[in-house]
Amino acid sequence: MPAPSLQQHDAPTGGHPEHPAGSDPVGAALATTFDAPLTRPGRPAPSEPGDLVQLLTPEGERTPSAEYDPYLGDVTAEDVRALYRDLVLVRRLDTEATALQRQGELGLWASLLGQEAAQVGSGRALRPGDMAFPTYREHGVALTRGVDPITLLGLFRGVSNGGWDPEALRFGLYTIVIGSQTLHATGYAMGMQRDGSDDAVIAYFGDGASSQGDVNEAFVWAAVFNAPVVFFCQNNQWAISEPLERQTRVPLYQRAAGFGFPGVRVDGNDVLAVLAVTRKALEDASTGQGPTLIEAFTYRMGAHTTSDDPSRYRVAADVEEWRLKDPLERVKSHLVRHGGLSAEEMTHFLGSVDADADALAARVREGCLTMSDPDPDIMFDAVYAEPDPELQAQRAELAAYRASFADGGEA
Ligand SMILES: Cc1ncc(C[n+]2csc(CCOP(=O)(O)OP(=O)(O)O)c2C)c(N)n1
Ligand SMILES: [Mg+2]
Repeated sequence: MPAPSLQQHDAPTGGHPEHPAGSDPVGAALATTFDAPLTRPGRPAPSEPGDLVQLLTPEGERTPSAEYDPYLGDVTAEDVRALYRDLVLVRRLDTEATALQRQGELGLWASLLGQEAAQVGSGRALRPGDMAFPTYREHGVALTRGVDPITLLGLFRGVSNGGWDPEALRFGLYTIVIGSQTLHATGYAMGMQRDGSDDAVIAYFGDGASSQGDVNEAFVWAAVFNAPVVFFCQNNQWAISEPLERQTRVPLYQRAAGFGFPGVRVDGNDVLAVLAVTRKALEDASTGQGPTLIEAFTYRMGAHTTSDDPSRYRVAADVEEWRLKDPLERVKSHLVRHGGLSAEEMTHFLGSVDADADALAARVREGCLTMSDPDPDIMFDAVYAEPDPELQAQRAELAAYRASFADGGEA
């Protein structure tokens, strides 16, 4: 067997580079558990950039694209400013929610740090009738669909299972069961197809989810029925502590070919490219051309959730490399250089965006702290469509039990 490489992604064979096996029990455990090489000799890693659709460089310069520029034809300088505002607002929401969790006000938070452009770009590509099926991290898409962030926090505070109307907002409830929503989305798309609808569906999932049976089954169904669904994979290169190389030997977008539909890899930190690529895929879906797999190539800058400590399994240098590709900074650079505003107007604009972000954070904090606990009785409400005698008996038993307390079971 060849000597273990010291490449950062080979960490499991020799312990984590920052916690060598021996000094670190977790690294040592991993070293004995996983000894398969993370990359195959002579083959490009699935994270090689390859054919990446990018319309805005990390420096904020616009790169032309004959294929995708037509999908941005109507995007004005004001629209780009609005996209920037979305990006700043959702990052501020994320920061505030993380702080609220650390202060004990939320049970958990799944940060979207680094993935703002993938979410805002795809969310803003959706047309009013399109339906989105999210995972648990799509706070940026939620914002574009009009979900009140305070409602969103209810889930993470444990006082609600969702709280918004998926039909009205065209945004499904958050899904924790990895990949399951891709099947829901495909079934929904097939229903829309049979109703003769012109709308399309978008299913969000992660690189880790791409290994799930549900996702692969959804691909088969969508392909053979030509369902109007866009599979939007945010490849943030981690599934909790598992690196991308443990999910695939090829770039994820290339998997679509095996199922019989197009796959495209877009720079997930480029809001304009994501907007254009998603618009095209939605249009194709709505015009009978079937599904597309979009791989939004990005990076999870933070922890998996507030319960995770990524310093246990990845190196700081990777994070630093991605910091230079920050999705907000490139739009800001673009606006400063090419946004058509004077220096004074630009300063005013940036100030107003920051003020809006602060106001959002204050509103979210206030809303979170004053959120009321749900009445335990409501847990019986949505179990069955029709009344059920056993459930009614359980409901009565709980009511009697609560009434036996001096305070009526309120505390
Ligand atoms: C069916 C199922 N298996 C395992 C889990 C535990 N789990 C929660 S998040 C996660 C990783 C998902 O990674 P990815 O799909 O890349 O999404 P990301 O969290 O990176 O956004 C796992 C395995 C789960 N929620 N559901
Ligand atoms: Mg992931």
